[in-house]
Amino acid sequence: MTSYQNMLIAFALCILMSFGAQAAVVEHTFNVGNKTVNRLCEERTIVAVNNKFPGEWWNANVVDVENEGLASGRPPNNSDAFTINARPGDLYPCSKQHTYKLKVVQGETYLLRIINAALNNQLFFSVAGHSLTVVAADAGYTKPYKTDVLVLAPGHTADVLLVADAPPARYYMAARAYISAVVPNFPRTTTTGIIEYEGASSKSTPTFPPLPAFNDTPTAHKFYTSLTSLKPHEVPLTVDESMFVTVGLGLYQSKLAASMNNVSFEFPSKTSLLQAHFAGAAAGIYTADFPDTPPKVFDYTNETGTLNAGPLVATERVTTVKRVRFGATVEMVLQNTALVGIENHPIHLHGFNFFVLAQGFGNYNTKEDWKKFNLIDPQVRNTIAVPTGGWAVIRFVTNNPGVWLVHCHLDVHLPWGLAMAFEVEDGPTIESKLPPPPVDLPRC
Ligand SMILES: *[C@@H]1O[C@H](CO)[C@@H](O)[C@H](O)[C@H]1NC(C)=O
Ligand SMILES: *[C@@H]1O[C@H](CO)[C@@H](O)[C@H](O)[C@H]1NC(C)=O
Ligand SMILES: *[C@@H]1O[C@H](CO)[C@@H](O)[C@H](O)[C@H]1NC(C)=O
Ligand SMILES: *[C@@H]1O[C@H](CO)[C@@H](O)[C@H](O)[C@H]1NC(C)=O
Ligand SMILES: [Cu+2]
Repeated sequence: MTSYQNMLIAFALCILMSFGAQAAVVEHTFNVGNKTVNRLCEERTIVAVNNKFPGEWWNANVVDVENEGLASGRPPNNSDAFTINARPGDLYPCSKQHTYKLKVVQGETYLLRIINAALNNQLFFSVAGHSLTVVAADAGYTKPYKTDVLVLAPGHTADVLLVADAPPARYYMAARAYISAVVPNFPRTTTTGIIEYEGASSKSTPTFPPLPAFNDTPTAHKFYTSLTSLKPHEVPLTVDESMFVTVGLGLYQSKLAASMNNVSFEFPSKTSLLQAHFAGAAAGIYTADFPDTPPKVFDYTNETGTLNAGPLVATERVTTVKRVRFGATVEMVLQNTALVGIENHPIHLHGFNFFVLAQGFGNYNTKEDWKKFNLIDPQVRNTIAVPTGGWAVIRFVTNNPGVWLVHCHLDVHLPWGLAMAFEVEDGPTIESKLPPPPVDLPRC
């Protein structure tokens, strides 16, 4: 007999919240406070939520790291450790006791809910001696997909079945970075946990899983493109808003910047986009002219180097949204650019799930690539890792009024401006109108 056990594995802090269309009230209490923690032979006082904390772990003060990065115009310093459920694992100094352990019984099946809660890195994840069967991604059921390795971008989740069918022993689970850009500095460390079978000697040396090379884009692409939804979907076939959006890096006042359709998003400081929208007071806060296409057509993914130094690399900082009616079908072709450098950007959409219709490398070909669309059982996600030097096509229905951010989930790219927002108008019914803010909404 097989029993299922739920295990939550997060590479760093994760906060699970559920929002249903039925609008059930879900209450959470967050106690935010200082906590003294020992990791990597260092003692630090860090801010923890309900006594839980990330770990992706920096020995330095993370606020200093962020500020130093922003002031220099370069990426902030890398973390010193990735973690599994806040434990770095025994490959890091002073971390033998800080190793996540999962006790298993031979013959049982375990459901692992895996969340990449790291800030700036996609991660490969493998378990020695076991294959994994993905049954959901971003909380949408998938056809069971058997694999030896997962890749998750920050914000991605996967529900995975692990059958404890190996000889009773100890096995490492391990995660390390998938680096899609050509950069000299990236975290090369590996976080580990141990799967310990009942009856195995706790002194035995665990076996280690093979992990892909840091730059193994083919393995990442195979995983990202092999998932399909469990059941067929009624994908809307008529598109109301067709957008072609370039996604990538650039320069703003000689500092690194990032943009969508050459708009580097400036976050409003006076009031939130949603408050301004609700008050009908966009003026002075944002404009509603986010472009449907990039201002210039160019050879987006050509890496010859001429792009990096050329006149296209500059971008402008603007607060602008795309206004759409309630119930519209939006299609976005997300096209990575080689300005500064190609990179896989995990683009996250708030407020909606979307269908992933197709993905590929190079420039999106309007005449040919629509033939690759999966309109039957496409994966349903809320974060799409756009292939490095490539493109992805997503489609969704704006059935949720309000202002919804679209942004790269690599934290480093947010202050650089890799974001835009959809302003979805109210629909005709009470249920499709944006409710007023709660009376106790904190003001900035
Ligand atoms: C938390 O620690 C910071 C820096 O060490 C300190 O400035 C702050 O007052 C502390 N907060 C509380 C509530 O103890
Ligand atoms: C970032 O790394 C550099 C080089 O190792 C170091 O000099 C600097 O102090 C680090 N910054 C912070 C905030 O720790
Ligand atoms: C990239 O651009 C260069 C310079 O314009 C050109 O010579 C080269 O053929 C292009 N590469 C591809 C693959 O199109
Ligand atoms: C982006 O906008 C800047 C500033 O207007 C301009 O210099 C640059 O050529 C534009 N780049 C692209 C790719 O359109
Ligand atoms: Cu990014």
